[in-house]
Amino acid sequence: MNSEGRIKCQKLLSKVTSAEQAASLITSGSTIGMSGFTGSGYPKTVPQALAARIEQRHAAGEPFRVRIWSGASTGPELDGALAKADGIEFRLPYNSDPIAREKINRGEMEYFDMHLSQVAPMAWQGFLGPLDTALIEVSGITADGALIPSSSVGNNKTWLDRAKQVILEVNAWQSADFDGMHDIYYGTALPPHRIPIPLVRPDDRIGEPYLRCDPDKIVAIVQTDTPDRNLPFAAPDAVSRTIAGHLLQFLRHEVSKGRLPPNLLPLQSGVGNITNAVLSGLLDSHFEDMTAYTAVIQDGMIDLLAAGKLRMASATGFSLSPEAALAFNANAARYHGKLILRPQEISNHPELIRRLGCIAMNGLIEADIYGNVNSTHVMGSRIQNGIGGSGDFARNAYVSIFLTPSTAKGGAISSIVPQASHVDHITQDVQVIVTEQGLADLRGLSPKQRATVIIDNCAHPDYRPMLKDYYERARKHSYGQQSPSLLNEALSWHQRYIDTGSMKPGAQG
Ligand code: 0RQ
Repeated sequence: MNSEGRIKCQKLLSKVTSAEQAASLITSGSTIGMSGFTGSGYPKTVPQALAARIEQRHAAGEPFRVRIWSGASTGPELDGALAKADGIEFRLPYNSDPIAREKINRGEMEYFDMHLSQVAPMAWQGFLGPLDTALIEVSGITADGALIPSSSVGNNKTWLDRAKQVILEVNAWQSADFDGMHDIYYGTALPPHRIPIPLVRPDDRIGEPYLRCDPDKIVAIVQTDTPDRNLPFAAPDAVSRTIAGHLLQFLRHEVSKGRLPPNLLPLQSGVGNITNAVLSGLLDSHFEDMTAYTAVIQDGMIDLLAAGKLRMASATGFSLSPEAALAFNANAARYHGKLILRPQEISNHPELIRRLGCIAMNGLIEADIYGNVNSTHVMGSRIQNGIGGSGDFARNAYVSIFLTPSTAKGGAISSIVPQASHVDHITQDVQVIVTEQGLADLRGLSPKQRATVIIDNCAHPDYRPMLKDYYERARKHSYGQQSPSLLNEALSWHQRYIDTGSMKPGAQG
């Protein structure tokens, strides 16, 4: 391990210790503010040492659980290890770890999947309770003790400011060229003292390159060279390429109508395989000089930057495949001036998303015929990941687009249903829905007009006649005719899936 060279502050060198020693400073029942956003920049060694300690305590019959606040999802060394040890009592705001997901869905762990932009303000407002420890990965420490963030910023500024004690992991695997790539804005305040945030273009720098931290609060520094552990993206298949094609046609149409400039507006791209495939589609498009104002930098966005199609991208963290992360680390210096990483309260700020006019592109679990979108809950009750930043962007975007294959689980589930079994994005926040079947432009349409367009353009042919039949009967028998529905039937497709393994009638369970 060679991260000693990364700690330039002599005074702080004396705080270097082992992961086990650092973990011993965390007590049962305490709240830890972790760094990390979509699998990047999260602490790796102290959480594992903490998980081992929790397992020992449990084996001795002693309870030991902690409360975790993060930026977004982390990695197997953090959420995975702590969930496996049954060490997480409560977690917020976004999780994609499979072990933690299972525990949440078994009812063994409390989870609050809140809007990402609201986490830091709510912590400052005192609504979330006290924060005991900040456990933050950095890529280095400057001679005067400022912290150089690593591959994500997330809520690190807030955790460092609010926590009673700070533990740092200095990760030498992270590129030293991250130095200068971050923009930490210290101008946020609580009402009634808030002022406009002075960012008017995605490339504006409004803050400082480093995180401030009171050195007296730092109780331990641990060195590591463990990589961010992201999962590879699925290679774009025929379905995702078709979805991307419909979207690109829509964007070209909007440019031709003068509703978008030729280089588009700042792009926001959500997490997942489908949105990553759309970015690949943009690579082959004629669009040039694009910008991104988004939460996450995925492989597809790095490809767009490398190809010069994207002028710059602003985000709060990376979510790269292992190959893309290695390639980025080898060439990070090349991205100076083209990549800006900011705190997530700025990357996802409603004021800024509205001002910049972002084109929001997010995945979904299901949409109903009126355009309400469920991004989070399978069959209305099982969490998949969480709302993440999708709500921040969907409500405030210039145009809010949701993308999905028209079916899931090999065709056993229709992504277009009579009624969403859970709603994250109300119909007013959903302007365009795209499946491989086609695109529904819902802007300016009433609920009944929306239903017709969504069924005709987006539903899979296996389910389209069933949706038409439902809608036609609802037009006759619904209690009201603004958003016609048959209440005793609206969620029957979901119940049928639970009972038989398919939303199609006649399937055997
Ligand atoms: O599960 O792998 O077990 O089969 O959901 O689905 O089709 O690979 O799509 O990777 O694009 O993710 C909504 C989950 C889509 C994502 C979601 C199952 C499907 C599969 C993944 P398996 P796909 P994607 C800002 C943006 C919320 C947060 C967000 C997401 C798995 O986009 O988490 O937008 N969004 N943040 O089988 C049952 C259905 C299903 C279904 C999909 N109807 N029923 N299972 N799946 N549809 C950035 C941040 O917030 C950080």
